[in-house]
Amino acid sequence: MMDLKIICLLLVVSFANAEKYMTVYSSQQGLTFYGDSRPWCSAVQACIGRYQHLGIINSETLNIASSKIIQSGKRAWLGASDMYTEGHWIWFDSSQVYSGYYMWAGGEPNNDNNEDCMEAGGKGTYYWNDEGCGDSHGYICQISTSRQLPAMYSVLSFSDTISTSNSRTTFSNAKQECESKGMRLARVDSREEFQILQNQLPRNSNEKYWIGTKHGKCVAMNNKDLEFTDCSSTALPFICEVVSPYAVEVSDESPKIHENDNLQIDCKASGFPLPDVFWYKDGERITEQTDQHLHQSIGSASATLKIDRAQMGDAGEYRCYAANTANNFELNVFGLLMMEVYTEGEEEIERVTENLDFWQRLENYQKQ
Ligand SMILES: [Ca+2]
Ligand SMILES: [Ca+2]
Repeated sequence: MMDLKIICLLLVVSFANAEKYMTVYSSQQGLTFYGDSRPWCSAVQACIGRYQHLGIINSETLNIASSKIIQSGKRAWLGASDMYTEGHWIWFDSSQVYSGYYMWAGGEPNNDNNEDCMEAGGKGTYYWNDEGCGDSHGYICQISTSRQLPAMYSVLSFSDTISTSNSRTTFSNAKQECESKGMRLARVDSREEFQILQNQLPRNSNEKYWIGTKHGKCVAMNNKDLEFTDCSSTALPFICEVVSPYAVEVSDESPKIHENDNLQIDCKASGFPLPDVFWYKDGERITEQTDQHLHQSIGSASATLKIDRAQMGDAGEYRCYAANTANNFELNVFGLLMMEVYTEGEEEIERVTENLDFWQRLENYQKQ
């Protein structure tokens, strides 16, 4: 049976867009599309292995970001399922799909042949379908905002692999050696961070390494634990790190602007060394020459996008990128801003057609 809530939601959206305006969507959602095909549960594992989770696409902003990154012609598993109770769709964080945003394709979910897992791409990357969990597809992983630990993004160097280093030395020498290479001694601020670093230690090594300070004391770690150690007397190998940019944040989640409005959006990022942050429009880096009324002012680990007197031509895809010397570490690090300009009636007509389609399907269904 078609869910009436879907129809109602679409109607509400179509009336909300009846005015002529530009909509700006922004997001820093840490979404990454992976193209290797695997069953749903295996995709869940693959994301966890990256300290992420299958995408929880519970807003329009996220769905746009998600639909943009799914490779053309591919499908992607999303993080929702009704495998526990048929028809009761829950996201990976146990929140209910139907109590928030959702965007099923027309006629879905249909539980055809017992389909219990959510995917996008089978019916366009913007719309969702329920699919057999055992089928193999690509998937979208998401960095959870509540688990943004620097250690997840750290790239470690062990002193015995840095050719110019004294591989065993005192804490203060170790610290200097890291700094002389633009790195710092690896930091561990929680159990979780310890586990992430632990996984990167050479296998079967019982070696103890210097890492950064904790509570003002010198700390060493091996594959079992952290240990406070006498700073001066012991010569140990050590671990330096750089931290790939993370926690890229765009200041405004979904501002709406009219033609001739001014717009200012900040983008900030974390990382070590502090990352450079800059804006792109439609794949091209914004410079003074790009556009007369597009500017960006670059700050420390931040950049502010400024649009003076917005025009229709400013519509497009904006990305804020953060980069530092850890750039051999591959993560999609960007904030996404979608700016759309609706010309008169266009958007409404599309939506209404869609609604008619739903109503017709519903009528046909009821006639049967
Ligand atoms: Ca089902
Ligand atoms: Ca289906």
